[in-house]
Amino acid sequence: MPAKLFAIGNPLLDISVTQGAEQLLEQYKLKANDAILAGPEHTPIYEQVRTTLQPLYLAGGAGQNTARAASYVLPPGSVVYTGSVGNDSFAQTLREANDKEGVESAYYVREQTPTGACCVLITGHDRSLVTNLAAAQEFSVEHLRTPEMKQKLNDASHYYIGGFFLTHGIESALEVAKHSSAANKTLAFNLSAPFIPQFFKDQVDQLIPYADIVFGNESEAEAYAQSHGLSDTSAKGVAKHIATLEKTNSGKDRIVVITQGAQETVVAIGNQSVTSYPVSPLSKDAIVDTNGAGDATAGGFVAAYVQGSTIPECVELGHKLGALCIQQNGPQLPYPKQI
Ligand code: 26A
Repeated sequence: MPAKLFAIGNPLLDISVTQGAEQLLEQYKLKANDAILAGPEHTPIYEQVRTTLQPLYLAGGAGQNTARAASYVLPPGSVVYTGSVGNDSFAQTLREANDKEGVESAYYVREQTPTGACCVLITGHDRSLVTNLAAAQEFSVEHLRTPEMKQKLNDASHYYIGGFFLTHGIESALEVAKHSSAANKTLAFNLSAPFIPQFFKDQVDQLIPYADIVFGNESEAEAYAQSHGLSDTSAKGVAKHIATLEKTNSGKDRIVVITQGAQETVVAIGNQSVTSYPVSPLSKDAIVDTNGAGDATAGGFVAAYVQGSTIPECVELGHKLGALCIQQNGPQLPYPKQI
């Protein structure tokens, strides 16, 4: 039986715009490179984008992007993804994208609430994400306790939790994490965005003891350092700190992977090592948009890890999928497959 990856997150449809994005950043006072939850002041943006611009509608949701990226390289039937969606055309688009990549959609379906959406504003190599979680935040731990989902949890050997899910789903995240730890399996977790370690610090701290692999980028590492009062806010310093935190599953060292865009990726393993891996530069012209690059990188790393590869090999596959992703629109990988 192939190794199985069970991923959980917020399934979202990305509504992506490039033409007119600059003006929207100004109008809604958004940072060019950021990820936020939409407040009431952002509500009109979705309608505005839909009616006045020509957006691309693409499957998104950070954890779901990682699940699809991992499935791009793993044998068919290796990845199952759950999260909460509505019963609508957005959910249908997400299912189709998962089907294409061989990911099983084990959604919790809410009849009365629309599927979540993320407005993606692309300016140059930056992307600003404004998310309306809608059905995604109605995920219930009860879904994980149904016989079908229990079976899927049991069948998995590896688990992946998107950090964004901690905005509402700590109970479900801990259910998955405890299952992984009790069965001595492998749990990967992604910090996802600076506001997660900043404003959801307690949830992050509750989850990390169960995590065997932690992903983040340089700004998430810095936000983690600030919210935890660490003096060393560098990628290396934070990677080392997180790698040596308490671990429920003490048989294996925690691996912390901090990406830094085109700069070297840092990997800390317990208190054994901190290693830097250079990224092969991609010409500026080759970059279409950076939305989903971190998710694809995590997907490549996890897929290689699931297959029993060495850490340098995991980093290499991560870098490869990250590079392929930024040469496409949004969180997509190329066909025919380039792997
Ligand atoms: C809770 N929030 C804010 C979010 C997200 C999110 N995925 C889950 N929860 N905000 C943005 N995204 C997704 O991140 C991907 C890029 O890494 C977007 O849908 C986008 O595809």
